[in-house]
Amino acid sequence: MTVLAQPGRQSAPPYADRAHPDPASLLPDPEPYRVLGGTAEPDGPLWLELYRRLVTGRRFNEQVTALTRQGRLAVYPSSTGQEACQIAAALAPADRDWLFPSYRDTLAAVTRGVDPVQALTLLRGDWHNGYDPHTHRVAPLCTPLATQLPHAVGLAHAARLKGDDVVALALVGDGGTSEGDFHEALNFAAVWRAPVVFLVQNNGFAISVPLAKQTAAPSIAHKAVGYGMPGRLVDGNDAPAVHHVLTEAIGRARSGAGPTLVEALTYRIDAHTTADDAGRYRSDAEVAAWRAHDPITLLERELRHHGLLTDTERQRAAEAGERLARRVRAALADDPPLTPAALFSHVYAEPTAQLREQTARLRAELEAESARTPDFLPEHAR
Ligand SMILES: Cc1ncc(C[n+]2csc(CCOP(=O)(O)OP(=O)(O)O)c2C)c(N)n1
Ligand SMILES: [Mg+2]
Repeated sequence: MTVLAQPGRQSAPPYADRAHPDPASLLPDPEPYRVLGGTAEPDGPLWLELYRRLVTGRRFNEQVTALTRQGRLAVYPSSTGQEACQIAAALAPADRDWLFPSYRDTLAAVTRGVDPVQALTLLRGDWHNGYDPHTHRVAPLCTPLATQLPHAVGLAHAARLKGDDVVALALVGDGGTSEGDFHEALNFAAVWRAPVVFLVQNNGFAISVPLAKQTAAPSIAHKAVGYGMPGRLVDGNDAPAVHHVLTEAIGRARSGAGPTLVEALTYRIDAHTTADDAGRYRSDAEVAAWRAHDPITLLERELRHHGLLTDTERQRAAEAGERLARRVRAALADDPPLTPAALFSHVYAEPTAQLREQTARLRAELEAESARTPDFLPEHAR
């Protein structure tokens, strides 16, 4: 970019401590990065693993949605259609790295190793997250938009100060990029050169709000330039492409070169959650167009083209999906062991006066209700 000197104004001297990157070097490619359908040599083992996990993940989403409709969960934000982002986000980081998911990213957490039933605890209506974030280095599924982003930056920066070789990968939706937390996280990450990667799953909507009402930027990836980090644009339904771009960005972060903002273009085929009617704000034709660009179909077509997908492999993937679905069905058949009064137990080390009052009030209400309806509370909660 050429900056023209204005007549009558003296140009300011440069700040001695700032070496600005060339803005052009940070700009995303004009076209989203793609692997499938191109001339890239296939990576057989990786592509088959991605395929198997996509198929299993799709089955997981379908099963959990069905169980929600049967009342086994309070609500489910499905990632059907977005599985390529979910799977790549789980496989690209190393085990020692951290994942910071949003509420839509149950599948990424499960793919990273979190027990599926534990991962669904919050969505069953319990007050806690259900899993120990340290076990698989997966932060709690985050419902307040974008608050996971500054957490990811803080963890990544702290790890670097301690000399730990850890990268944080933070997931957020297109709507979440309008939050102040998005700005604060990206700004701090770039200034500190923190080892963090931001993956925006741009599915075109924040509930019913379309992208055009969310931002006037040429793309979300372009926002990276303003923070001084590279922006990458990728086809979010091309699993090998998302895996490649994230692997590169994680490598860059690990090498000390700082953060990257990755925008993955994708689409949620299901409604925002099981409580939403998507027919009120989008057309069947739009959904059909994205169904034709389905991540599983794309990868399957390419694997077949290269003679890499046998019927046995396909069958194996389907069976792995059924095994997971059976497990989830069996585990969710029982009511969750809810203990309502425990809601207040872990808010502060020492409960405040208000919390003590609220605990007492809830106990009294539960006791009164239990006296009227003896099996109102399950045995363990009485
Ligand atoms: C701070 C905050 N404001 C509002 C909401 C309500 N809300 C829940 S989901 C959502 C839309 C988010 O859209 P996007 O970030 O694109 O993610 P997607 O649901 O598409 O995955 C909103 C506004 C919230 N959870 N947190
Ligand atoms: Mg969205």
